[in-house]
Parts: sequence; structure tokens; C-alpha cells
Amino acid sequence: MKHTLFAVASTIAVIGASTAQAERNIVVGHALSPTSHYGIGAQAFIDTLTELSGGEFTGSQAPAGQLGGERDMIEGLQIGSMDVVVTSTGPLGNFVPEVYALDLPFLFRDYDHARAVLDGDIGQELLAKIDENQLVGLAWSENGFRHVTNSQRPVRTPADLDGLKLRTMENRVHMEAFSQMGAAPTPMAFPELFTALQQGVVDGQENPVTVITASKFWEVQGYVSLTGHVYSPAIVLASPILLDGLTDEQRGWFYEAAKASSVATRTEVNRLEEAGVALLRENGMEVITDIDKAPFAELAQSSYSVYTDQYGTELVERIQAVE
Ligand code: EAX
Repeated sequence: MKHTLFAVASTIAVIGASTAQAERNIVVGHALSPTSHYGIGAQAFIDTLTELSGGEFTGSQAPAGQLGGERDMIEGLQIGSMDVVVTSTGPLGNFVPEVYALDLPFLFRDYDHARAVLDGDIGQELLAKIDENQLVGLAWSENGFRHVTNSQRPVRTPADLDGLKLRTMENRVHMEAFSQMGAAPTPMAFPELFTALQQGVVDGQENPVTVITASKFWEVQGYVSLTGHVYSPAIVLASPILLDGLTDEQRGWFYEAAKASSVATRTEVNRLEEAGVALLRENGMEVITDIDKAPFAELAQSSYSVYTDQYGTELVERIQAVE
């Protein structure tokens, strides 16, 4: 009898232990290739979470917009159908309008300025705003300074944009800015973009070198103009429904993993900012660098009203004042 009870107790203990250590696979969705700056960041998130949790959590990437465009994936976080998403802030303004401030054209001076803002008080304040909108902002990451590509002609002045059908993100600031700069903005989810360029539905688009190279846009675009018109932040977002079910310790692992993701993505952005333009030339794109940004900035300025009409100029001035 004693032996039987011992055997039963041992079996329960083993089941209990394995249940306690049952792996939970976290899916990290994003719109780019697994080897892109987002893919590298997603993998860093997965590796760090797996290590910190001792295997209690594992992870897998859902890259290339497999689970939808960025706006779809953000909606998925709010309803719990998505776990974690690495996304640009482009569509995020539709959920948290305050974030539009980060997508204002010609606002950030350079990468150091942008990273200082996002890693400082302003970045923390905006993450808190995001948390008030059925999302969890785990960490700021990075997409990069955006440039214009098109299939028609070199763009050096706003007049060269005149009439170009230009795909933009689903972002009211960008749509207004390009409308003022003379293009015909067409908002579109990223997974539809390559085909739209291939079929001539749109003439051009705008994205950082990181995205242009990851998406091989040289196959459908002959010209890239290094306008650097917007610093495009990215962000690691999680579903509050997922995180609400975790302990403080487990939630801490997600925040640490997101920080590791951001470091890995920024490192890749730095690399591609150096090597990426050469890659575009090697693949046949004409790279236009002699661009006077002032006329573009002057025309795009009116797009600030998309944000300042509702929230005033205080945050914009604070961002500009960050050293
Ligand atoms: O976040 O939609 C876009 O142009 C974004 O830059 C891209 O999805 C990476």
C-alpha cells in the first residue's frame, strides 16, 4: 500500500512540475523579413525572454505581415489575438493620437536626438499614454529616417513630387505632409505595398533604408531621394490581456526582452545607415543626395496641426529642446 501511495504521489509531483514549467509560446508579429532590423529585434526579444524565464516562455516570429498589416496587428493586441508586435508608430496614432507627435516631419535632428527623446522622460510619458489605450508599450525601438522612392523620376524639389501617387502609412500627419509637398498620398498597409508598386497602382513610397533594403524595393523602384523627412520610431507592444495574466516577475521578463529587442534593432539600423545606401546603388537605384530639405520642411510644416490643433505645441517644443 505504502509503495502505491508513493508512486501516485511521485506521479502527481512530476505532472505538477511539468505543468508549472509548461512552455508558453509567445508569437512576435511584424511586417518585415525575419532578417530585417525588426526580425533581428524580434529574435532578440524571443531569445532574451526564453533565457530569463528558464524556458517557461518560448517564442516564434510571425514576420512579413503574415498576421496582417501593422494596424491590424495593433488591433489584435487590443482584443488578445496577438501577443507581441514590433511595429512602426505610423498607424499607432489611430489608437493613441498623442503619438502623432513622433511622426511630425523634420522634427528630429538626427538619430542621437531621437533616441535621447524616446529614452528620456518624453518617451516614458508616451509609453504611459499608450498603456491607457488597451495596449502595453514595452519599449521604444527604431525604424529609421524615411526617404522617398519612386519609379518615375529623380525627386530633388517639391515640384518633382507634383502628382506622384505616393503610398504613405495610415498616418494622418504623413498624408497631410505629402499632400502639402505636392504628392498625391495613398494610405496603404505595408503588406500590400510591393504589389501596388509592381502594378503601378502607386508610383512611389517612403521608408527608411532599412525597409527599402529588407523589402528589395529596387526591384520596383528606380529612384531614391534621401529626404530624411520623418524619423520613424518603432515600438515593441504587448497585449494587456496577455500581460494581465502574468506575475510581476514574468511581466518584468517581457520588459527586459523588449529592451534587448530595441538594442538589437538600433544596432542593425546603425549598420544599414552605413552600408544600406551602397546596397541600393549596387542594385541599380539612382540615389539622389543633393536635396535642399528646407522647401520640403516649409511645405510640410502645416501637417503639425494634425497634432497641435488637439494637443498644442508644448510637447513639440520639449522634443525640439532635447539635446
Ligand atoms: O514598420 O508601413 C511602413 O511603411 C512601415 O515603415 C513598415 O511597415 C515598417
